[in-house]
Amino acid sequence: LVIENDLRRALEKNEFVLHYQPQFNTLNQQLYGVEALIRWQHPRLGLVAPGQFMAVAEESSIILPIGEWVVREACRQGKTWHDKGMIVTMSVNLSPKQFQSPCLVELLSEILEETQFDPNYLVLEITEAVAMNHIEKTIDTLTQIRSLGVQISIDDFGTGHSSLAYLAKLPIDALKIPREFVNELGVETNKAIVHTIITLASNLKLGLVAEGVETTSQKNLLQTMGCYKMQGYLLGKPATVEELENEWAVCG
Ligand code: G
Ligand code: G
Ligand code: MN
Ligand code: NA
Repeated sequence: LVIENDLRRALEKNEFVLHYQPQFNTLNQQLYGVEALIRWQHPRLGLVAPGQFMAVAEESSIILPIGEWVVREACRQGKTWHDKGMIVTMSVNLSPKQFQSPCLVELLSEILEETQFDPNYLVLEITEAVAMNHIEKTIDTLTQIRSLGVQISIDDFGTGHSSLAYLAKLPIDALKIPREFVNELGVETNKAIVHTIITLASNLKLGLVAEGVETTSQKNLLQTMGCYKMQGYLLGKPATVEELENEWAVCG
């Protein structure tokens, strides 16, 4: 059982690490981006997945310093990669408390300044639930974030409570198609939902990234339907810095 104190100590001992899942543009086979995903390198338990501790973190205020560490580490790594010529976008998941923090915009601005990571390559992923909550406040925060040059994408689009009227008003850049729909594209209802998300993104002039692509037939079907950017086990699992650099050397 993980408790808040364990997480505080883990942060102090620098036990968190980021793995990066590659994102490909299947039109040109380019690795164009990565999604940063936190893990806990526990001294006894080994590598602990976020599912084991992020819920606890999100229930307490410890999510704020953890989230801050994630953004800083992701930007630091992104800058290191850009300096090596490995030009990728860096997507980072923001938790609801992080998004609602009054310090978020200032913090982002500080981290970008400190790491010198090009803001145009930072993508913040927020969930629908966060995006559709307190709509006026959300629009204001998103506008400020985007004025830094940072992009916003909606994670797991279509699994929460999206209001299409609000969606059209939100200053965002892209939608992520959830793996729940992608994993079972053979089911006609899922195919219809994915088709609808792709059409919606196109009409609202938003980018699209499909998640959870595990088979060639899913990849081909997504392409046929007009979605070219994707991530998933077929294309690459979340990987360490070294693994990703090797991949870049092969197919960058
Ligand atoms: O990497 P994995 O598939 O185990 O991630 C499980 C969940 O944890 C995903 O929903 C992912 O969005 C979330 N997650 C991973 N890293 C982070 C992070 O840095 N911040 C937040 N808020 N969530 C994360
Ligand atoms: O909620 P979020 O989209 O941030 O979740 C990302 C999570 O999805 C990561 O924990 C990652 O390990 C997992 N993931 C990434 N690709 C696949 C995939 O192809 N299949 C499955 N089942 N999970 C995936
Ligand atoms: Mn995500
Ligand atoms: Na997702």
